[in-house]
Amino acid sequence: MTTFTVDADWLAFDPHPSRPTFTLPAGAVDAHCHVFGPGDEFPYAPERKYTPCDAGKDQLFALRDHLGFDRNVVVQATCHGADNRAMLDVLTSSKDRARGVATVTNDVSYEELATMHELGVRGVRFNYVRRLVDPEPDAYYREIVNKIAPFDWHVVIYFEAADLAERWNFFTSLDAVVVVDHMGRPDVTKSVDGPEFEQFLRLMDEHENIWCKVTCPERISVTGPPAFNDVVPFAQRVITRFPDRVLWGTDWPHPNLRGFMPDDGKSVDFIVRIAENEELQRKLLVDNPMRLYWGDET
Ligand code: 0GY
Repeated sequence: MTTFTVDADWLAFDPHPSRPTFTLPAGAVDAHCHVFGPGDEFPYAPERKYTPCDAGKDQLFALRDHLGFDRNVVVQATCHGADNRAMLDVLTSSKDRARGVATVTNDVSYEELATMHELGVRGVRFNYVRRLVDPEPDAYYREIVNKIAPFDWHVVIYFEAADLAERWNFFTSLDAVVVVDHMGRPDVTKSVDGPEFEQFLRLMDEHENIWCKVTCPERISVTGPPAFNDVVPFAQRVITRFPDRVLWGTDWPHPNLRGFMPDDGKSVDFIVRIAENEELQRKLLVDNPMRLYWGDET
């Protein structure tokens, strides 16, 4: 058995989140969360850039029930590299209440993809954040896009605002649904009406296959907790302009946060500040994720 040593400054998730005051709509989906290990069962990848605390499926399911979610979408975390076993184990144990987004390499086989599809994977994630991975050239990701085409999977992309221009042509060339993590990590010290965020909005305006997760105020905010006031106008803008192409998730167990760990109950309460009426909330939390992840069932 391999023993893993958690990073010295690793901040563990809050084991006792509050119960939200906002009652989630029936059938709500936490569409962005992860699992870590446990490391002695599902070893962390040798090439990982961080070693987290363990945060396994039982804790994820307990959080789901505590917050009032019905389902989860588990996004493969970079600490597991392209070894998707921990994520797949969640799907297998979830009684069809979880879907997955995998990380694969360009030599993945049709059979491997078919097995993952059977277990509930519906997308791959391309990560461009250098502190997490060493990004590959577009041609590498293109090979993966071609391989997942028969399964009608979508592509999740995680990048920082400054990287958008460089990858624009590749992102906009994709035929599949493309989901941008955390609103493309805008610089919220700049105006929501400024050219940088306008570029991001244009990405979604001009490409109806591009969706967005209005997630992680705790990663984006400069004014900080508990209100995250600076993130609110950005999230509101995206949700009101593209109500049928937005997703929300807790990001539990919150990799790589330093200094502040969200109370997941309060994170759920934040939703009403960015999606201000019931129709927007239902689309964000139920209709959109159900269409994308359980669409073959409804
Ligand atoms: C997130 C964000 C982060 C980490 C990962 O897979 C990951 O390791 O996604 C981050 O550090 O910004 O979406 O969980």
